[in-house]
Amino acid sequence: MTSFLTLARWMAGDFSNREQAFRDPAFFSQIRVCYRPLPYELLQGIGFYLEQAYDVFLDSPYRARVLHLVPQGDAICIKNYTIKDGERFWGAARQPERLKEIAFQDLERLEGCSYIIRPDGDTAFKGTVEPGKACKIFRNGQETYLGSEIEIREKSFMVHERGFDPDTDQQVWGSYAGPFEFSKWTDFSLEIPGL
Ligand code: CYC
Repeated sequence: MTSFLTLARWMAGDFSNREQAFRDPAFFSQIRVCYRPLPYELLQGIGFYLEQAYDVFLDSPYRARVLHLVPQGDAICIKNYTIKDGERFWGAARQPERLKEIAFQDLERLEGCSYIIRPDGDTAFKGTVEPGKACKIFRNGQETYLGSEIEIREKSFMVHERGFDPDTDQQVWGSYAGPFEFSKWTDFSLEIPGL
């Protein structure tokens, strides 16, 4: 239980990869990732509303999701959901009173897209998308599966997300220059329910 709450607190925040984008602009656009704690009632547990956006288009995120953290033995499973008519909630990551408007019926589970995350010593968690090539993503008319690794620390995280061809396992989309490196700009850990 301790590590479960630690993971939740470390994830809760507004993150940017500005330093990396300035260092290496050809390979890394500047992105903001905001994990905003959700009211306990929505999932009867700990979850986040997630918005990912280009820094210059903060109000039009390119991905908005709901994540549900579930203890699973010595690991933590993160279930992913899309949101029906999700544009209704765009911006709520930074206007948390609007999060109360999200209802469980608005959520659609993304099968095959859960993450399995484990502590790695006392200073990090490491995780991957569940095995089985089951997180399917259609891009440019092509079927791909998600391969993804994440490492989460107290004030930062790194994520390497790529799409692969299911037949050849060749990379089709995603970073070709290693993981994105985000650091926490605003901390929302005090909003995690049950503190
Ligand atoms: C897709 N990223 C995804 C998907 C998941 C995650 C589950 C596939 C399903 C979906 O569309 O939502 C990520 N979910 C996570 C992670 C956790 C989790 C990491 C653990 C906390 O529960 N993503 C980034 C980078 C950027 C990126 C900034 C690098 C390239 O974090 C891209 N992720 C990215 C893209 C997709 C994706 C382009 C495909 C989605 C699409 O095309 O619509």
